[in-house]
Amino acid sequence: MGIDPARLETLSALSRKVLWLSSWTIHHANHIRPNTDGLKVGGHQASSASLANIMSALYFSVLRPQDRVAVKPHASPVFHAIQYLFGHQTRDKLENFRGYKGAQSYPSRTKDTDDVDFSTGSVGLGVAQTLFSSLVQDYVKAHGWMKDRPEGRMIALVGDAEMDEGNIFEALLEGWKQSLRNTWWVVDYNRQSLDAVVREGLWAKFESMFRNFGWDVVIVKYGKLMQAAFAEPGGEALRRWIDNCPNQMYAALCFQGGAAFRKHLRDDIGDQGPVSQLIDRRSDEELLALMSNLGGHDMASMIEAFEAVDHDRPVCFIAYTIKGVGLPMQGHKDNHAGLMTVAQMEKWRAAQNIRPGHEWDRFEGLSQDHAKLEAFLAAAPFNQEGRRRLTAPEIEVPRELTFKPAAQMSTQQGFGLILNEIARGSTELASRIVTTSPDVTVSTNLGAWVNRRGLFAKAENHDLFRQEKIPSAYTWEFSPKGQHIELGIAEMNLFIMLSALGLSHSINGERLLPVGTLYDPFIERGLDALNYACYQDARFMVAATPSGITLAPEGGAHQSIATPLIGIAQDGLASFEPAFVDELSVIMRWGFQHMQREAGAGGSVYLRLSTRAIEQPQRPMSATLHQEITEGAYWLRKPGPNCDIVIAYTGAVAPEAIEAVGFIGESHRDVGLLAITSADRLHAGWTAARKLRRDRRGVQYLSHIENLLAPLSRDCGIVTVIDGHPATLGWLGSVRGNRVEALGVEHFGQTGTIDDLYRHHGMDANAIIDAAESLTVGAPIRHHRKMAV
Ligand SMILES: Cc1ncc(C[n+]2csc(CCOP(=O)(O)OP(=O)(O)O)c2C)c(N)n1
Ligand SMILES: [Mg+2]
Repeated sequence: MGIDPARLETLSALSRKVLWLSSWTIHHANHIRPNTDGLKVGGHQASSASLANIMSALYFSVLRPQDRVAVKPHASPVFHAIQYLFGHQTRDKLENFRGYKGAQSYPSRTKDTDDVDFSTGSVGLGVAQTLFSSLVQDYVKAHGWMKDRPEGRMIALVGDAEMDEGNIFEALLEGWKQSLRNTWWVVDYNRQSLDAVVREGLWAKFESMFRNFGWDVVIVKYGKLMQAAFAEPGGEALRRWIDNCPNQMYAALCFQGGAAFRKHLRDDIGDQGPVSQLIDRRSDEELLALMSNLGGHDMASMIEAFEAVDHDRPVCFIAYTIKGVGLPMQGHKDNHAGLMTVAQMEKWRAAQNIRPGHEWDRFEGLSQDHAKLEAFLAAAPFNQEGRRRLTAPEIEVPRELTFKPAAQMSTQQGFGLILNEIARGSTELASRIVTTSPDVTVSTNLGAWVNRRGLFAKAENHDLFRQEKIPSAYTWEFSPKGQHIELGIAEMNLFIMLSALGLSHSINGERLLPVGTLYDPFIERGLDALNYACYQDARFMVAATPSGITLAPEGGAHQSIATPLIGIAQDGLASFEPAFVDELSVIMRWGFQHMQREAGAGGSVYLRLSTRAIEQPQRPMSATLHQEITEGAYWLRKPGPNCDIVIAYTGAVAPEAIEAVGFIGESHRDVGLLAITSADRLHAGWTAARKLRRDRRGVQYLSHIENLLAPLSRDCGIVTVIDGHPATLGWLGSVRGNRVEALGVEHFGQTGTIDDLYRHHGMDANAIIDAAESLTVGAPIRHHRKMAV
């Protein structure tokens, strides 16, 4: 298989240009743009050089518009340089690399403007996301929504040290279970990490592991120069030497240059015969060019390797590279933060025929006809559909999400009932919801939904228990039409899957409404993946249950304390913790709409639910109540004119708050009871209102919580209570200057019944009453709940 020489020459020239532009971008950020904070842009230069050729091969020749790519974080300058050549990135943004609103240091779907497919930066996550995106594409196809759109390949450019991240292995196993296709991972095998040179023989471990999981493995070790030299007399000995050379030594020699290679080759294999002649025929410069002609730096080798793939099985390419190739720091073990000096850059600039002042000219220094280069770029297959962000129409959400009411219910139970009602119907909403859970489908109450909507698999697989007529509450039927994706236990996979599903409207042009479930404490296990999912503006709903210490029967080791604070702090995620199921139904309805709002207005939704069955209010859902629930709070009992104490509660501790208010009300008639359904939405509304008033002086706008608390006098105390960290609601006192006693959980792991634990942590009715007493100046609250004996 040969590649047209003219084409090869153009591609190689463009690849050199990409290396130049990416290096110049970094250099500019360090030496030319006034750098007020004195911080150097480290980490990119050597790392980028390593991938410049491979990425040029992909973007200028191999990729198709439907393909999607996750770029290794530190290769972001290479990505931006390629987009700049395509005309999708501006010089201004490159000059402002890593600056305010400039091109991003790590490719960002939301902050960059040049069509980034997956945000990377936290190593490992982008890699796994390609795998899940491919599964999502399969899901969309199996449901008949691909129409005539061709299948895209999901491609990750992976650092070899990045492969240490455990989430990649978790994804690999999941991919195998789900018959992964159309996924390419290209390992930039430069044998260097951030700190050091990687272990010998890593490639062999990668190879056997990937094969084990059903992947094809393609090792691209030698470039064409090397292959030609191996064919010369003595070439075999040279190849053996290269194969046996330890990583550290090879890297050090690349750094030292041709003369050092010559000395070592002579000392090790010099026989005065064919090998010596092979070496002696080359100048120092030519010898270095030969020895650094590893597969990853050879355009023809990379194109051949990519084009030779004639199946849709997943492929791992192990491409040998040199970190910092072509730059003075190439191969040096400390090169991760390495930067070229002004003098080095000047020398390199001259060698590239780039005139001072023309560093940003797209084809400066290239001998090819510029019009032809322009035409070549315009004709690149990747470019044929322009910007590749797709859109999908909004899915209608019914006015009301109904459920079968019961006098006593938990919010987790309600969640299952609401989904069950949706599953029974034939709305578009029902057909676009896709649920997923890391082995806690049944225990998070998705069972009824799955019974009705089935599990997703590419091939049908019937429930043997059902066929054998063994009674079971759950039908476990797999089919291509199923709407539940069952995952293994890894929570990182759940969040990366939600991220992939939640970008389907943009990647596949078909909207999915993903709903994931897990136990609340294990949000912390998947937190970085959750953060990146939100950062990319993926849209999903996550129901976390059980939560807090209220999961008492599950035991102390499953408690969650920090998650309400995560709910407040996590950008792009609207968090709710309803106490009652009618609230939950309002919130879920709002959530399905919120998931579909445009960027900036919408986002994802987190429901912190509970297994504690509590008495449900029988009440009509007025439009105002509906609105207040989604904004985060409403008065369950309005404070009277002389109110000197308010109890504000969130979630499953509602009965304790209600009980306490009952007692307090006997001596303090005007006591108020504030039901907080979302500390997150309340807090966000409050900060947004303050910003608005600051930015536009004279504006009178008040946030929801300011309006709610407005009737209270400054002397009124507020007791807050939540089954989670007390700081979640502690800030309420700052809204209007009321004193606050914040009750909640600060210590992990105590076991016991709910009563035991609420007493232990000081959040039972008595503790609420005591806290209220400490805040009031009026008559003492005499009535306490009788202690259980
Ligand atoms: C989760 C996470 N941990 C740590 C880092 C810091 N970091 C950035 S790159 C890197 C290792 C780089 O090695 P490799 O993946 O081989 O890429 P190369 O530098 O060789 O291009 C590390 C530790 C990070 N970005 N993300
Ligand atoms: Mg590396």
